[in-house]
Amino acid sequence: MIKLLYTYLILWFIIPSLEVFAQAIPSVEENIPYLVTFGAQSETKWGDDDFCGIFFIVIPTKQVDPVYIRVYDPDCGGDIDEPKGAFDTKTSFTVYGGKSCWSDPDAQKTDPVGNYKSGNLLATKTFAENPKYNNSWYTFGPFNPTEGEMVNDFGGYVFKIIAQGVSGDDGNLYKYFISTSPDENEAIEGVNSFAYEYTFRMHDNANNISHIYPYLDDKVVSVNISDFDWDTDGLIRIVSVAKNGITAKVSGEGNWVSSEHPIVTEEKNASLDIQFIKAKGVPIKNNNVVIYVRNQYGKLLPFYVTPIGGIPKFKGKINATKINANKIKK
Ligand SMILES: [Ca+2]
Ligand SMILES: [Ca+2]
Ligand SMILES: [Ca+2]
Repeated sequence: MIKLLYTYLILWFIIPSLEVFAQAIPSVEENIPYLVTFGAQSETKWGDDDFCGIFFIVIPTKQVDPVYIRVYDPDCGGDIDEPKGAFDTKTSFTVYGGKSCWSDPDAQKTDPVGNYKSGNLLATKTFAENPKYNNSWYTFGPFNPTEGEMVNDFGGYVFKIIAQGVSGDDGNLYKYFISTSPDENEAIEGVNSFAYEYTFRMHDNANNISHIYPYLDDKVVSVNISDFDWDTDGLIRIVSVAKNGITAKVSGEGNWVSSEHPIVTEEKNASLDIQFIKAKGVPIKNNNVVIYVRNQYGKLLPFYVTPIGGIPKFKGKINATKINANKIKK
């Protein structure tokens, strides 16, 4: 009972503060170790369907000081990245702002086709294997917040960062932090980030559950969840105020599957918690996976790194306390 109370207090005090300061991509709530982008000559069955990862960053209008976009381990080589033969992969990271960087329809698709590089190119750098950037940060910026695209619906200026596998056949693992400092990770109040497709690395340890949190607006009546190259690694489970662990279809090696799930009124204007639960038996290592979620009109739903409205909890006898306690321990 005391343990339960303690967990409750942790949830009460820690989660709201995480919601305000959430500049790590992936975030603590997602418990995803790394994003991954493979080189352009890679085989998709290694877990990346299109060798391109796109994130949007929303800087609230109240932020007047410059911001920096920092990339951890941008090079492809060394201990974190995934080699195929020798490391020979080049990855470009490019920051865009300005009108249309988000609002161009091609920027909001799952595949990098058409004018997905829309907006003003603000900064770019291409990385090969480079010990200087192994296990360390590279900083883009400073950017004036107003260099982003003002989008009233998001309440701020939107920037876009595209990671693209230029050449090679290895997997580049990396993560981001949005900071007020070029040298350190200094959180900015009210920043949030989202993507329409996530390509990420799972933990090797089967006790870790990773999450993504697509936001359901009031028009969503069903979601279609698509996942790629899950390698039959356990379950993909859906939790919300009305769902207590319904499972989505899971993919095998190098294939897409999708499954449709109705959404009820209570689940609207809130986030869905999609949980990636590894199999406990044979350990599956270095599992990279891709996921996106569409509504009944085929429109992609954004996944916010800090779930809008908080992490949804089933209003019933769900064992969510245990799941969240497990996550917060890290
Ligand atoms: Ca290689
Ligand atoms: Ca890397
Ligand atoms: Ca995989």
